[in-house]
Amino acid sequence: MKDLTPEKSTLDPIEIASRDEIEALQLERMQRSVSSAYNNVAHYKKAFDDKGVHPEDLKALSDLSSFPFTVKQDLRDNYPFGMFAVPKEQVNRIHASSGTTGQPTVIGYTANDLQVWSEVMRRSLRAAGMRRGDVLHNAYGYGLFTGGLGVHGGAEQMGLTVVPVSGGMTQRQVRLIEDFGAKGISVTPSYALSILDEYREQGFDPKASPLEVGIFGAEPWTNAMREEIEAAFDMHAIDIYGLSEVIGPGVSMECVESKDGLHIWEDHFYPEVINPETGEILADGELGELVFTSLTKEAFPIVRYRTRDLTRLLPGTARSMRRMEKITGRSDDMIILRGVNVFPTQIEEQLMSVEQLAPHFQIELSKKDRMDAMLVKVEAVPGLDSSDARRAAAQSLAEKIKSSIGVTAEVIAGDTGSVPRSQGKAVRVVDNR
Ligand code: DLL
Repeated sequence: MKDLTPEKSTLDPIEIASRDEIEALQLERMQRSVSSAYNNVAHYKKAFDDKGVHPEDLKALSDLSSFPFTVKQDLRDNYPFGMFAVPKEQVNRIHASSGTTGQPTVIGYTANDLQVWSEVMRRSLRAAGMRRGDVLHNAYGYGLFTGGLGVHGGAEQMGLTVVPVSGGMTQRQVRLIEDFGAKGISVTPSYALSILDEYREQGFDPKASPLEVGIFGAEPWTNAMREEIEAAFDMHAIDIYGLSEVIGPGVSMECVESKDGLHIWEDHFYPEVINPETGEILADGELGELVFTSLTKEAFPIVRYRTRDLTRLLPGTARSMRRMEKITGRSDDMIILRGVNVFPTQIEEQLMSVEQLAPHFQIELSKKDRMDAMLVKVEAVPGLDSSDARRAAAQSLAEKIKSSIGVTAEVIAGDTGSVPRSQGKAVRVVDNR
């Protein structure tokens, strides 16, 4: 793998500023943003008044802890534009969540918000090792989903040659990467695996591809998966995080030179980690639910938004800004199986350690004799055709799951293609209980 470390002189000064400087900027911006939420969004006015807090109480960053949380339901209750803090004529773009589980949540951006978004995405792409003039194959979905257009804006600001391919038509993805000489690919890690399969299907050697770096996010993935993808393509695999409610992709990003968790662009997004049960703030280093307050967004300021994502805050390394550890999972995705908590990432980690199995998986939950049962559907690697060998590989994964996580799972190793493929975010759990 090539060394893609960016020159220090090319970083934005704030990325390597002192903590004091960062915190002073955060406080000033937080005061302005929280005031705007209070003065322009009826929901925030009521929520602050009900809790007896006022933006003027924000004298230090730690004072934020007395302000109320915002949850997804608040956004749904204010569908479609009730959370906007500017008149609709100033809203330049709208994105929305898919809304498969209820009312979609709608996010608005002013021209300035789009500028800020491109700026944090540009920073993120640079952290991944991209440079002006490089070709970026952007396979995140374009549309209401923030992935495609969010990455696109930063890529254009940086001066990359963007290929706005979006998800789908996997055969063509391979062809375009090869023909256009993409140095970077931005895509969900699960769809990257489908592209990898397609490389082999078409008889191309993925190691010989022009790709040098993958910018992977929008779903949880493990360091074990990183190793698998890095080895298969001989490229760096870097984690990017974000969520629509906070801006989209580019809230935090791993640096190619350290790959040790994601630096949060703290001059725009203020992080806290809380105990999800009690709401109490946890010290840096402790595992809990990530909460964000936007510091510069105009159309859709957000105060203490509960992401449901589980991680911990860590001190800066390659940048002064604090890092978040790779996300363990969403509290919504946690499976409680006969009293044991299981995250799909834990299954992924074990799967990656069984050589005879391909990296695709889906978990099916059902009731058997009134007891919860977990079936893990996986695939044998191409060429492993004997049913005995497949059974042994499946058994080996079941044993690893039992010994490392403590739950009994049935594992079935099927043919290539038997596990449904994603073109965006993978569906890891199908709950038939
Ligand atoms: O997924 C934004 C995005 C697009 C991020 C492209 C990165 C790349 P939403 O659709 O609103 O936005 O989903 C946000 O996805 O709360 C996490 O649960 C999950 N997620 C996003 N990035 C990561 C990541 C986009 N790197 C939700 N690791 C978030 C783990 C992630 N989970």
